[in-house]
Amino acid sequence: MAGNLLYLSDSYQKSVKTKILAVTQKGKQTFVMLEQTVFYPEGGGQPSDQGLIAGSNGKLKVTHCRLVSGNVVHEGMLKGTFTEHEEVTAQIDWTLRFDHMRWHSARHLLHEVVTQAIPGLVPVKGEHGTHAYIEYQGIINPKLKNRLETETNMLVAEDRQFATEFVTIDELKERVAWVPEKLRKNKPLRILTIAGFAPTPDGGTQVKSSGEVGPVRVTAIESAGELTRIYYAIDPLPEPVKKTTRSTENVNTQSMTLNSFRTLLIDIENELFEKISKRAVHELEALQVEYFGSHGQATELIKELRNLPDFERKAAGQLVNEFKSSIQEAFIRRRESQTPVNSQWFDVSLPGIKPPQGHLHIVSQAIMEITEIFSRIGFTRVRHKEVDWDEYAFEKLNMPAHHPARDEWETFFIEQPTTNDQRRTTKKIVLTPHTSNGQVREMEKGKLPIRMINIAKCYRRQSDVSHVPMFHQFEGLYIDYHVSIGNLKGVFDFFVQNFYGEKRKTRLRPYHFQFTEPSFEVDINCGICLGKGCKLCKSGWLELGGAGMVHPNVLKAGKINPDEYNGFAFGWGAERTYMMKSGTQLDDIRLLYNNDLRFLEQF
Ligand code: FA5
Repeated sequence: MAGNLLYLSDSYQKSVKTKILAVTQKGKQTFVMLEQTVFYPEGGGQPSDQGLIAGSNGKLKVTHCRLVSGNVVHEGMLKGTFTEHEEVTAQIDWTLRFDHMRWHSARHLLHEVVTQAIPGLVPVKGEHGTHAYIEYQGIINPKLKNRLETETNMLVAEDRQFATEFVTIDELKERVAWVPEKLRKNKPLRILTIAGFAPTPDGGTQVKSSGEVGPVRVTAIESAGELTRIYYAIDPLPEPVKKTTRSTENVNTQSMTLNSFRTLLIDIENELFEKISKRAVHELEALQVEYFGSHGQATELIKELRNLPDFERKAAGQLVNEFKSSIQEAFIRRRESQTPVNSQWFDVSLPGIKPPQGHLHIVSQAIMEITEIFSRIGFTRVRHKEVDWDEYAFEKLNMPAHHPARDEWETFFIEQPTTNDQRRTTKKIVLTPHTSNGQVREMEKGKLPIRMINIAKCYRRQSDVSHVPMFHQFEGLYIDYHVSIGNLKGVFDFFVQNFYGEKRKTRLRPYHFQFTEPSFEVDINCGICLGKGCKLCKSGWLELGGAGMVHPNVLKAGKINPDEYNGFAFGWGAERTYMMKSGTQLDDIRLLYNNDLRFLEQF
């Protein structure tokens, strides 16, 4: 497959003898297509290769490549002439290519770490051109920066193998967890497997093993709306790259590229940050001259901008501006601090160090928000028993003893107290498996109409990725004259639009509960695809919980006349409802109760 695109099967092939398929001239630029090429065209967030194509009568300095209908178009300035079918040697700038491979592979390593640390995030895009980042749909706590960096560098240290292979689109969909939505079908389909991880689709060039990437730094985690970018950088390789480039006399201006320029800039930046923090305030001016004077190290490097290819100069200029302003800030901060270096002087008026501050658990946050939204339409939060008689959890809900529907609730029964009280010795006690026990208890208060929201702990003999043995439900109950399914739907839409956002809506699916008739399962349209269908939801909809019109037998059990009053009820899981909102799309609900601060601090 794609026999003409040699970089796909061997990222380390630096040159090829091949023939020219077509040559076109537009102004000063020449565009060449080859029978085979080692040049990687811009794409997938990886910048294009550069290099040289040499024939017997001409040389093309390739500055940019694009993929057009499965062929690489090499662009640059031609000296001499090229003819079609002529034999040429195509050779890439290996220093630049290897650098691109390292940045690209670093992105994959970081991605593996991110998806392990925060399961369920949906990758959106990534690049390492002017900036190097991966973008995800979802929110990531910036405090995870150090952890992500450490774990990525552990993968680097483990020197994991990178292997690629070609697949059909159907195989691709079967084997990888995520297929980019806008996958270009005319591009050869290839998958990358990093030892120990699931394969991912990838069409770029990669190193052979993670050790070649070298140290990776996570430089920032920034969110905007529902999207989060993780910015990263890799350190320059040790000798010889660093040596030839840092000394301005030795700068090899022929091979200066955006990537090597950025590497040098980062080098100087780190060096300067360190010096600024260590120098005394009165020494800062000399330091500024050392770097930014007419022959200062930074000045000399900035002069190299002119040796960059035209199309990279703008991006490099931007990097220089960012570099100058961050250094400027560091100088200002240092001057403002005025702290004498190496002195025993201590400012007793300095504010103390704040002790770490906790925050409410995600489920408590959910309960507060749910209560507040329902209160706006007249529902009052009430509390009913979390350890209750079996009759409230089942019998009064139209499920007499031995009714098969009880099985669904996988209930914990607790030992009866030994007492002479007749009732206690004959009736069973349960750890409430749902909040529906609150329905009849609320009716028994004898106050109508009812608009309650009962939020409480529930217990079931369940533990797997979507079930925990203790969870929370919120139970709504509305009893009045002439209540309709339209009222029920209106309340649900009000809740989801206020809780999840304006574009969200609910749908009702017929279902069966003993205590409601008719009964429904309530779904919400998926927050990622808004109902079209995606990897997370498959069908476009996600389940929220159960609902229905209160069964006449339940009203009777609560001493309410079903010929006069009717109503609706619903019971949804607080954990699942909240997790759908936070954008994390947790794939294991048990994480909520593992008490791992690294996880909980994110919310
Ligand atoms: C019930 O519990 C019904 N009482 C709901 C109801 C109330 C229907 C009023 C009609 C009228 P179900 O077993 O489907 O239904 O649970 C409702 C929700 O509780 C589920 O959708 C889920 O979000 C949550 N849930 C159930 N079991 C667990 C569990 N073990 N861990 C976490 N969440 C759970």
